[in-house]
Amino acid sequence: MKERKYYYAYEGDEAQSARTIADTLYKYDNVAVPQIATLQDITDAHVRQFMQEGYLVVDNAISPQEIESSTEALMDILFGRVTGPRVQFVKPSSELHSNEERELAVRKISEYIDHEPRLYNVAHQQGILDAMAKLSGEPVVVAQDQAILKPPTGGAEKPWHQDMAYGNLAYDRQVIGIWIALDPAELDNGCMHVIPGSHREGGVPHFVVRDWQLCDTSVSVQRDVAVPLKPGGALIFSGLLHHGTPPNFSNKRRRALQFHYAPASAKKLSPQEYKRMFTNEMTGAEC
Ligand SMILES: O=C(O)CCC(=O)C(=O)O
Repeated sequence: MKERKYYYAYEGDEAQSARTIADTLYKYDNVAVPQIATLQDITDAHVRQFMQEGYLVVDNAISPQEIESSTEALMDILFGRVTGPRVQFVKPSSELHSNEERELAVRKISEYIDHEPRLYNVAHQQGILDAMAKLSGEPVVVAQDQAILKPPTGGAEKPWHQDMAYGNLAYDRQVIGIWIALDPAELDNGCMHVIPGSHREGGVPHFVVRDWQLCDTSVSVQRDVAVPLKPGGALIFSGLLHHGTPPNFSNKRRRALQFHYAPASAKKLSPQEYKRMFTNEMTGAEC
């Protein structure tokens, strides 16, 4: 059986299948432009827009210094100079011979804020906390910290999903995510794509297909809005918004920080509530 790799130059059937996914499950002609210069510029009108559309795009959420220190912190974790966070590789270490191979084989780094003050400071940056509290209507707590690295020429798709369908984010009130680009996130290297307003449909069953994801046939692809970002730009989005990222066919890195914030008064869903909202166990819905 051919080994499934995350970091590889696309070739043969895999290239075809990645291309089919990129071409049929994503659209590239409806592109969001940042409407908000900085986090401090979020107004009551933006809060209403967020409730309606489920997302906001901010041009400058973190500073060039924060971009640089965050990227350095991720590299320090990845190369073992800082220990404690979880690092998800897509290849066994026996196959990683150079620093570049090691770096490009990492898909996700998570649970780092308790080990990395530079990243803790970004997650708790006052501008982000204030924006999240404004959008949530009450103070918030950090519910999840991770970085998603989509390497050049083979960074795989993250299929369409709702973040609150992942157990650690399954709260009884809306969780809000912020996805912050560290590199340019563009149409050809796997920027975020969203379905505006989809959060208002509530929880939708997820299925194990290529990941824990929405059924491909239930995604409103024709409503897809792509959200390219420059480094330091951010997408703020509801934990119920349908979103995904296509493969990275380019020769450019696409690294991003992602934090989720839960209202301080929110409680975790019971297993029964979770099943009802995000699985097909109660309805028997099929994919
Ligand atoms: O960064 C990506 O490619 C996808 C991130 C995402 O949507 C997630 O991890 O929930």
